[in-house]
Amino acid sequence: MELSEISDEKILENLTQVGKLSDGITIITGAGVSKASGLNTFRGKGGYYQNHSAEELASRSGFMNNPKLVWQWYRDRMRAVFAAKPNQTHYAIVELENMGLLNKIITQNVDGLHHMAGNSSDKIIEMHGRITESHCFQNCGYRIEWDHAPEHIPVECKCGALQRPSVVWFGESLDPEKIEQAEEAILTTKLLIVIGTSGVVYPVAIFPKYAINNNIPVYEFNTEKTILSDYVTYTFIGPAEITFPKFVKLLAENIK
Ligand code: BJW
Ligand code: ZN
Repeated sequence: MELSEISDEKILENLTQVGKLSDGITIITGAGVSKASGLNTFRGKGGYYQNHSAEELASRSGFMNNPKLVWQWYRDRMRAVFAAKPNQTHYAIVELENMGLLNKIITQNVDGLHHMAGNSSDKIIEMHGRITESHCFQNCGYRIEWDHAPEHIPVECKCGALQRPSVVWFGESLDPEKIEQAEEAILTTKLLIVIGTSGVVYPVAIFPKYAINNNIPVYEFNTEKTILSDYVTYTFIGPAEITFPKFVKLLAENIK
């Protein structure tokens, strides 16, 4: 439903302790959050996976099979990321931190825009890595932090093997420390807000369910219903860059 279709009282009903939400809001973000910054989503119309499958572009076997294709995709995305600026959703999350309400941001995004917007590094858990970093595919230990997209692809490593983007591909494990931090954030939060993710990629996709099972309200902001919408507390339909800042304003007015 539209944010305007739900009364402020209803939105706030789970937040009767609004003033006591100190560090009590955890946010999960996905590609939809960066759409208004000019970065594409993965699934759906116009998404990256429309022309090539997720396995072709984002798995070890896809990389071994066609490293040039994979690097082409990452190079294009790196160019877009270096040109991108945070948008109103990112800034509204900074506002939440400034109001003392933010616990953690659990992001699937690899674009670094939460940092650029101004959230503190210790509030951000980047579950899927960073697109502007690469490391040796054969694990020789050599890493590169990029400040521009690579000219020559596939990118070679010092050791003669190939470099690969420092992101988490399908079938690869996420950093166990990050999983632990994220789980701790979910289980200690008073409200979970899920923004701009289709909710189909694990392990992040399981977190809203954990929260609900622990009686923690979950608010979803998305342009459309997702697989999560069936069980979350509310789904606010609309572009997050419009609906989410409105929601943060409502919160701000109610903790004065
Ligand atoms: C807007 C908007 C606007 C648009 N405002 N909204 C349990 C069950 C089944 C399978 C598995 C399982 N556990 C593990 C798996 C396997 C696999 C998985 O999840 N598969 C499923 C797809 C079935 N997971 C893994 O392999 C993970 N590893 C792992 O779990 O290791 C242990 C293990 C391995 C194998 C088996 C079992 C256990 C690793 C996952 C890595 C994901 N990597 C990618 C690509 C690499 C990073 C990169 O290049 O950027 O990460 S895939 C891609 O999807 C990317 C994203 O971070 C991720 C999530 O996508 P997201 O953010 O949700 O984007 P979209 O495009 O899907 O959705 C955008 C949404 O925004 C849409 O809803 C729009 O409507 C919305 N929107 N504009 C608000 N303005
Ligand atoms: Zn190497």
